[in-house]
This record gives sequence, C-alpha cells and structure tokens, in this order.
Amino acid sequence: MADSGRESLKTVSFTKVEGVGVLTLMRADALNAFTTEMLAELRQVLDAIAHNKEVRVLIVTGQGRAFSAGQDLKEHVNTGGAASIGSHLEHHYNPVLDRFYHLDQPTIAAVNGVAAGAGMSLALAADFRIAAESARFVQAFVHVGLVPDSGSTYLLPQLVGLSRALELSLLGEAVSASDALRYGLVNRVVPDADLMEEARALAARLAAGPPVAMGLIKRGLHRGPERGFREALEYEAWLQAVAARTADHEEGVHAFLEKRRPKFQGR
Ligand code: LHQ
Repeated sequence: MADSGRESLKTVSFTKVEGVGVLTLMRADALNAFTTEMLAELRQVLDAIAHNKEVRVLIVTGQGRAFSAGQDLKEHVNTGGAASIGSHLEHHYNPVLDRFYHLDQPTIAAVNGVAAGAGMSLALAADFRIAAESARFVQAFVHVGLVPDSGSTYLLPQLVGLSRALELSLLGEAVSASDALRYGLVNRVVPDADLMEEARALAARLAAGPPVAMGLIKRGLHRGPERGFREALEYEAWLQAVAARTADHEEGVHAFLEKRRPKFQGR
C-alpha cells in the first residue's frame, strides 16, 4: 500500500521510507484528539499496513505539541456521545487498538508531547515508547467521570504494576517523561529535537530484523502471564516450529557461522 488512500486522508498522514512507516496524527489544533473521522482513517491505514510486508516497522507520532489528548470531547458532547459510548468504543476505538496491538510489525510510539486518555492508551499499545523530554502521560479518564478504555486497563498494570496503575488511573495526575521512564512506562527519554531521529534509528534496527520471527515473538509475549507455564511451553514450541521453517532462520544461522550480518527477507 505504502501511501494507499493517502490523498484522501485528512486527519492522519502516512509515509514509508525504506521499510519504516510513519503514521502521524494530524489534528494539531485540537491536540490530536480523536474524532470518529480520525478513528476511521486510522483503521483504514492500519488495515493496509497489516497486509503490507513492505512496512517492516511502524512509528506513530503526533503533529504539533501533543501526541494525542484522547477522545475529542467537543465531538463527544456535540453528538450526545455519552448515551452511545459503549457502542462507540466497540465500533470505532476497539478495532483501531486491536489492529495496532496485533500488528506483526514492531511498533514504536514516538511520544512528542502530552498523551492523555485514549491517546495514552494508543501509546501503551505500541511495542516501544520513546518519549520526548517534554512529553506527559495522563490517565485523564477519571477527570471526566469515565474509566480507562482503549486497552489501558489491560496494558497499564502490565507495564507499571497494579499499584502504580491504580495510582495513575484514580488520581489522573500527569506523569513527566522522566517519571515515566522510572515507572517503566517508556523505554527511553530523548531531547525533544532528537525524538524522530531516535525513533527512526530504532526503527532502522528493527527493520533489519527477521519479520516473521518478530511477529511470532510479539504473539508469544502478548499471550500474557495468565496462562500456565505448561501452556506457554507448548505455545512457544508451536511458534518456534513456524519460525524455524523460514528462510530467515536459515539465513540467520548461516550468517552466524560465516561471521557476517544476516540479510533477512521476511520469509
Ligand atoms: C481538547 C481536548 C480534547 C477536545 C484538549 N478534546 N479538545 C472514549 C470514547 C468516547 C468518549 C469519551 O472518551 C473516550 C476515551 C477518552 O479519551 S476520555 C479522555 C478524554 N481526554 C481528556 O479528558 C483530556 C482533556 N484534555 C486535557 O486534560 C488537557 O487539554 C491536556 C492535559 C491534554 C493538555 O493540557 P494543556 O497542555 O494545558 O492544553 P489545554 O488544556 O490548554 O488544551 C489546548 C486546546 O486543546 C484547548 O482548546 P482551546 O480552544 O481552549 O485552545 C482544549 O480545549 C483543546 N483540547 N484536549 N480531548
């Protein structure tokens, strides 16, 4: 797809350079708050990425001073959204989060500014979070009398532990980038001006990795600790059998024995 449908996109943009896709939220005037239109466009782009092996890694970021302020509360009020919030989540948010979380490709949230509410949830659903020094994370839901959604109840305790997840969710206080690093909420913090360069450098490393094995690694780790040890062993054996059938596995072993860098093809 690379840039499929790009011309018609209004609220997000997508570019691809050398296997690295960059998906940018483009409602800077509203701190990249999610509207129904934006969620539809995100879904369109993510669906296309899921089927495009040329995209080896995906970076998600925001235009302007925010990553995303979560649901656009003006649209929410204007459309009487409270009455239909359950079905709105089910039909507009959940497919986006589900698709993003389950992409086979590694994903990086380059968190350029505030990530609040469902905007924070989106960042949590990425495989890596690189935060600009000025980034902030806010579980804003409680301030508007709502509960964490878009995956936050699931992902936040896994990332920071139950105690801290309860604190962040019940108080809704903004977490600075440096505290986020301390809590294990982000992988690294970089100067604002270096954010995209750092994200692209990480993406380039990942883009050189074996795509099939990396997709299977995500599946294995996403299964979560709730399953038993024996089930994990069985699932790993199944995943490993799939990985071992790839040409990339053979290439990796040969490259090691021949003392050279592997050249992975994604098959
Ligand atoms: C906004 C927003 C915003 C509209 C800032 N909407 N305009 C799912 C399904 C359906 C319904 C409900 O919810 C959900 C899940 C959710 O995401 S619930 C949580 C929704 N998000 C929030 O409650 C966050 C609200 N925003 C804030 O708390 C602050 O704006 C943050 C902490 C994000 C940033 O604070 P500041 O840097 O101080 O910026 P600001 O507050 O001055 O905002 C700048 C402008 O952006 C301002 O507009 P204005 O015309 O006055 O310049 C805000 O109204 C607008 N804006 N967030 N979510």
